[in-house]
Amino acid sequence: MNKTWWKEAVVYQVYWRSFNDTDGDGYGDLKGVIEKLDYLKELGVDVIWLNPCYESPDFDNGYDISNYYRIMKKAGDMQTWERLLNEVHRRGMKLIMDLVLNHTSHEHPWFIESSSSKDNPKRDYYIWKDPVEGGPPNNWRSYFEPSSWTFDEKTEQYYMHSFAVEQPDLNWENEEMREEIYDMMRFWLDKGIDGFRLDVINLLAKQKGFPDSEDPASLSYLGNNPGIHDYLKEMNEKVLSHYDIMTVGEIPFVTPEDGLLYVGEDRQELHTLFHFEVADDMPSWDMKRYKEIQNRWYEGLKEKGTNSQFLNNHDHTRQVTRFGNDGEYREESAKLLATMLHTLPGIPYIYQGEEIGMTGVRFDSIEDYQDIAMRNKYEEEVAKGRDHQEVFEELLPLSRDNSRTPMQWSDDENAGFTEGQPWMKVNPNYPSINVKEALKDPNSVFYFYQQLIRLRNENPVMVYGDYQDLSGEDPDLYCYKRTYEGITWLVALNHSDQQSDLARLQLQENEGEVLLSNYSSPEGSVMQPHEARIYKISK
Ligand code: TEU
Repeated sequence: MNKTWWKEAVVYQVYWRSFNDTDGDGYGDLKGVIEKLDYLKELGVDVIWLNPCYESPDFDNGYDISNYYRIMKKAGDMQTWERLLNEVHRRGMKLIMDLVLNHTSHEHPWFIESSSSKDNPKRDYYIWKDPVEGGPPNNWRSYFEPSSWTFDEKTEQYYMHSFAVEQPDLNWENEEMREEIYDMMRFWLDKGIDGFRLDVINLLAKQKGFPDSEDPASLSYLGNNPGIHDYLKEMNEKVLSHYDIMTVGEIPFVTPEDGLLYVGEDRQELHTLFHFEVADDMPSWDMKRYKEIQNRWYEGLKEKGTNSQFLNNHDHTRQVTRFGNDGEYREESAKLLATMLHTLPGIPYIYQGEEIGMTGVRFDSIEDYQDIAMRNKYEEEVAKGRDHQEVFEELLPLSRDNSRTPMQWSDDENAGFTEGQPWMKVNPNYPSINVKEALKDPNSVFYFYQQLIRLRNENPVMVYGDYQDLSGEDPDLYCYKRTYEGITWLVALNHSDQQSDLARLQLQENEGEVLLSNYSSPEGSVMQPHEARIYKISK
């Protein structure tokens, strides 16, 4: 595998609307991101992934774009965005933009024209179908609605939306539309950005003939359809290959074999991907399943493609709550999960607040939750006659709002996020979990992340090393080797609330030098609850 800057990067995801508010409107903004760039530089991250900040009516927090060429007023303006890019580059960091190409907002001029009449020149920029037997063209549901079709009274046809009604899917079979997308991508790349995170990029192609699904709830029929690789090869040939950039595709419903078709270095499509075998399909921690997934993806991509490592983002609740211990062992657990993500094969992603061990929330009422996905699902289930409270409690653990509460900067009001009314309630634990506290404590989660990132910058074995799991079916211990150019590291993780003895794995850890641990005196074969160790076990 050839060496490249993006393979060696640590990426930090800025969900700007919850990051830092400088104008008191209760939403974060781009000026707020600029204000905190020195903090990110101190952490040591290389790349910033900025969630969508294009003009949008904000039904889905910016993932419903109404103008690809303008900045959403809530976030700022183009001049501020350009200052942000310059300030990121001035600090030696890079910026990748989140880009939504599967759908636009229903308020995008293209859709306003397309929906105005059947013979409008832009009609075919979107997916319109006649009713079938007086109803939707098929039985597909969407991520956010019971049906992926909405009837337009004016033109008496249905249009398709894989997400909300307000997010009509683009028709990628239309070459003119594709060319307009490519022009827009060049507009941003020519401004100097360093790449894209491509939103549900494997959904661009739709099943030929739009047949009914045997399992509408699976949603998997929305992705990986014939034609998708033709579109991505064309995008790569016409746009992406002309720039020294990083592209990461958000690609649900794939196995390693499918994933390789998107990110294989011989494929000329995308550079790397997020798969969702954990985030979507493993509701809570399952060590055996996690190891199996990691081992299968390593073997599937080995020497051919690059994976990502993440356990939370703006769509998935905070990892220390969902997959760790956010109570008695919160800091140890946060550090263990970080050690795992930064030493497993793939590019590690840090979601804002993860570096100080921020946790998920449990608000009391559906009124405290803003996310369209949760609100729509709640309405859909309650409409079936189900008990409100039962539905609410069922949706709580995996609600996307869990990870969207404001960044906790200090113990000041609203965690120092805003001087206004925060758009979303702040997690009530902010007085004890915040950046100001973390920067004062040499043993904080923040400084542990800083050490991990520094280790990665100084040791290619973390980036390019082979991987071998040594812990098999052990339900608590995850121990693996990384080997590169004669150097071997052993990572030992005790993901449990009890002590675990490495002796049961017959490892030679006692021959190694401990490079990093989340406990002050890592010694012997007995590991403490949620203890993580990185050993260098041979030159
Ligand atoms: O996410 C796709 C999506 O629906 C995810 O929430 C999904 O659960 C999983 O993580 C991928 O299967 C993207 C954006 O990240 C999300 O915020 C948007 O709401 C969505 O697309 C629509 O643009």
